[in-house]
Amino acid sequence: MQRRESDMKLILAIVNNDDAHFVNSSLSKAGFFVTKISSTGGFLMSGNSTFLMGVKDDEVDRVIEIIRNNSKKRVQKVPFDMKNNGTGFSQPAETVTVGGATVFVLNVEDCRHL
Ligand code: 2BA
Repeated sequence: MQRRESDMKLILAIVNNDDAHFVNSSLSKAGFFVTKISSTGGFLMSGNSTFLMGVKDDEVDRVIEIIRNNSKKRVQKVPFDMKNNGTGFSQPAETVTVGGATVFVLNVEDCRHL
């Protein structure tokens, strides 16, 4: 498979681990190719999941809608060392709201399945 620069995007979506199974299965059921990478949030230092998806331009909105429908917001406790070390908070926060999902959409120059 080879696509031209203009007709494809790479979606990079960071999803809470508790939602990752639902996001993954919903995307797969809808016919999208998905790569799931285990990742760690730099702030909370807890595990999350990063999805990589190469899709056609006109599929981007559908993929984002599926991710949105399967990603919840959560309030999580801030670990003690992040509360107290240079986070930019004027008042150290006890909790932060995490998610739904953080999604980046990147232009793809070239894609080949070899
Ligand atoms: P974490 O880095 O563990 O961040 C967890 C939550 O902590 C964030 O939720 C946000 O509410 C808060 N937070 C993170 N950094 C902060 C900071 N410097 N000051 C104040 N609050 C902060 P979300 O924004 O929903 O992000 C969830 C996860 O998505 C993040 O986990 C990180 O792995 C990823 N992420 C979010 N934005 C990103 C970005 N711009 N670039 C790369 N990764 C990002």
